[in-house]
Formats: sequence, C-alpha cells, structure tokens
Amino acid sequence: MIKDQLRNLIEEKTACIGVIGLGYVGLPLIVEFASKGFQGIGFEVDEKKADAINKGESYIVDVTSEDVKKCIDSGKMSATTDFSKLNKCDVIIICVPTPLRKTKDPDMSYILSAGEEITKYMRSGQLVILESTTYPGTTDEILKPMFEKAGFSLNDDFYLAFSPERVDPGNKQYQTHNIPKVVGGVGEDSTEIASLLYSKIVNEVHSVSSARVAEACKLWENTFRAINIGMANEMAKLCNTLGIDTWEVVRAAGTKPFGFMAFYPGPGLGGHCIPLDPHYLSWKARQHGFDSKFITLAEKINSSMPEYVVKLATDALNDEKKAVNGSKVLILGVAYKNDIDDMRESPALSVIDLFRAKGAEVVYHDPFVPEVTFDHAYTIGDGEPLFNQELTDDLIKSADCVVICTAHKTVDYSRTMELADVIVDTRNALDKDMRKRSKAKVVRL
Ligand code: SAJ
Repeated sequence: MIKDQLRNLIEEKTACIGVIGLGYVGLPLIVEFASKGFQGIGFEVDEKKADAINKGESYIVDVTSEDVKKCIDSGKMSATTDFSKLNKCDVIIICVPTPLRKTKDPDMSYILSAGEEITKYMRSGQLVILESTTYPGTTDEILKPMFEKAGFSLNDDFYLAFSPERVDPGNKQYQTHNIPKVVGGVGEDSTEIASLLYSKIVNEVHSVSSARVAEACKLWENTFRAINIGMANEMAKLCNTLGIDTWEVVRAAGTKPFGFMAFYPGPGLGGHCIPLDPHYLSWKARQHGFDSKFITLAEKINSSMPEYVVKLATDALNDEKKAVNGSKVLILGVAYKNDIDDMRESPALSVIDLFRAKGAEVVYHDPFVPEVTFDHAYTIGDGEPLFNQELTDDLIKSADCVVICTAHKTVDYSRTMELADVIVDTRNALDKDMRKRSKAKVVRL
C-alpha cells in the first residue's frame, strides 16, 4: 500500500519533497520543509533562479539568503532545471503562476506544463499537490486525467490534492508556519496523506472533503476582498455625491467590534491576486450557466476608479482655471500597494495613461519603483517609460496637480502639502492637521 509507505516517509521526515516553481509561494515552502528536516528539490524553468538558490541567495522578500544558505549547506535543499529529478520525489507540490489571458479567461498553461513534466517522470508511490490559485475542478479535471492517461491510477499509484497558497508577501506576522493550511484531496486517502504532510510544517491544518472545496475556498477568500473593496469604492463616490467625508465614515464604522470589516477606497485594484482570482471563479461558473453578478459588478466599480481619480483632478484643475491638457501632473506612489515595489496591475498605470491621453505631462516619485513601463497594447496615451524623479521642492512646485496613488510611509507628505497647489489624495495620506495647515486645494476620494 503506497499510503503506508508515504505515511512512514512523512512521519520519519525522510520523504523527498519536490516543489515546482520557486517564486513567492514555492521558495518559502521548500525552505520550510528543508528547515524541518525533509529533503527538498526545487524545480525551476529559470536557470538564474536555480543557480541563485544553489549559491545560497534568495530573491524573495520573505526568505533570507541566510535561510537559503543554511538549507543548501546542510544538504537538505537544492534547486534544478532538470525535471527528470521529479522521479526521485515522494511528494511534488506545484506552485506555478495562474495569470489571466488578455480576454480575462484563466491561463492554465503553467499548470499544464507542470503536469506534463510530472507525467514524464512519474513513478508509483507519489503524492502530487497543487497550490496555485485556480478554478474549482482543476485538480480533478486537468491533473488527475493527465496522470491516469500516463498509466497511473489514483490511490494505487498516486495521491492527489489541492491546498491553496496563503502567502502574504512582506507580512511579518503571518508566515508559512502560522497560517492555517486548507487541504482537500481527490478522495479521502489523498486528503489524509496531504494533511499529514502539511502538519509537519504548519501549526494548523484544516482538512476539507475534496480538492474542489479547497479550490473554491481560496477563490471565496479573495473574491470577498475584491467585492468589499468595490463596495468601499462605490461608497466613496456616494459619500462624495452627498458631500460626506468618506474616510471619516469608514473610520467610524470600523469602531464596530463585530459584524464589520473596514475596507478603504483607492485608485483601483492592483496586485497579482485580487484583480485576477475572482475571474477564475466567474469563468468556471459561466461554464455552468451561472452569472456571478457580484464579481462582475465589483470589477466594473474597481476598474472605474482610475477614471474617477482623473475626473477629480480635472475638476480641481478646472476650479483653478487650468486645463488638464498641458498641465504637469506629479504622481506620488505608483506601486500597487504601500511600501512594496510591485507594479503588477497597479492602478497608477491606468491613472498615468489617462492623464497622458488628455494631454498632461506626467512625472512620478516612488522610492520603491525606479522605472515604470507600459504595455503598448493597452495604453491610449503615449506609453513611453517613466523614471522615478527625486521628490525635490522644485519638482513639487512645478506640478499643477499632485496625485497620491499609493501612500508609502517614507514619502514626506507635509512638505508636499506646503508646496503643492492642488492635491488629489486617493489614500487618505494627508491627515486633518496637514490639510488645515496647507494652502493647497486638497481633493480626497
Ligand atoms: N485595496 C484597496 N482597499 C482596501 C484593500 C486593498 O483599495 O481596503 C487595494 C490595494 O491597494 C491593492 C489591491 O486592493 O491595489 C489588493 O490589495 P490587498 O491588500 O488585497 O493585497 P494583495 O493583492 O497583496 O493580496 C494578498 C492576498 N494574499 C493571498 O492571496 C495569499 C490576500 O488574500 C490578502 O488578504 C492580502 O494579501 C493581505 O491581506 O495583505
């Protein structure tokens, strides 16, 4: 029985754990297994990443090079681009990207190629787990048939499960070991053996009855965020219409100790999870004739925010008898959220592009982002790259309008308040005292 064999390997921590994809999910995971005594082999298509790991260097913010070096020097971890070594692994965990196509349909190409590589080198006695965020049914409908077509049978030759990644890059409080792990197998035995595996590296494992439940759980988590951010954005427009201070309202609502969770308006929805994950769910629902209205509505509201921000700036400039066309706009903070350098899906890209399309000259300051490039297929403005400008007094004074898109803590907002004429604050970065002391016209979401 392969179950007893795998159970012993896991209990004795002699199981060889293969992780496919050494990104912000895969690298912390394999380091956690290696640090707990398992043998880890990281599989990467990018030779530079594999070489860096083998040299004891980390390229992921949550994993120190020291941790990587410790695992490498102890002989408990190595990285390779040679996928034939999958044959040596008792457990294979897939942590590859699941982006959206331009048509907002799921791009399963990374999962498919990982599955094909596994199929090439598969042997009896392996446990395969998918961690990449995907639509309910992926594990059962894509991976299981791939392995069976190669002549392996579930429960006799392999076990198969899904366990959603819950990595929150940069979060110092919650790391791999103290984030509860949801695990759902294709069948009871797969759930049991996969849950046993994760129980060796995380404090809390929450087993569910199937891979589909685990896949749907992850999408519910992130769809919850996208929809509530959408509500916060609509509330900002509503409060604005009623002449009520949005931020004062949500801060007051946040004092409710139960039954409320504060979300805040912003210039739109960025990142590689929240804007994308709900579309995996709505896409699958559509295949079954179900129209998920909340997801569609949230997407509509969230993607309308860049335009709304540009309208606020246009109206503010107009009050100063200035046209956007020919104005100089300084964007403060372009990363998709505070105090990180990640530009993926950042709404600042749309804000910049819309200003350019209206004839404004746009410059930006973001201490985390040295350069901003644009996908010409998606720009209506000129799409030329921009480079981070030092936040000098002259730069602030030269701008007709300053737009705060991301409120990095290290930016000097009080100086901006003193020197700027018009400020659009989309992140409530300027507190009441600053606003009182300043001559600038301040418009807020
Ligand atoms: N945003 C708002 N208002 C809010 C919260 C976020 O406009 O109240 C915007 C952010 O500025 C950003 C986008 O939404 O542009 C996404 O922000 P996020 O806080 O959800 O951060 P992410 O994209 O890093 O989401 C990750 C997710 N983690 C995983 O999928 C494992 C998410 O589930 C986490 O809840 C989130 O981190 C977190 O809490 O930091």
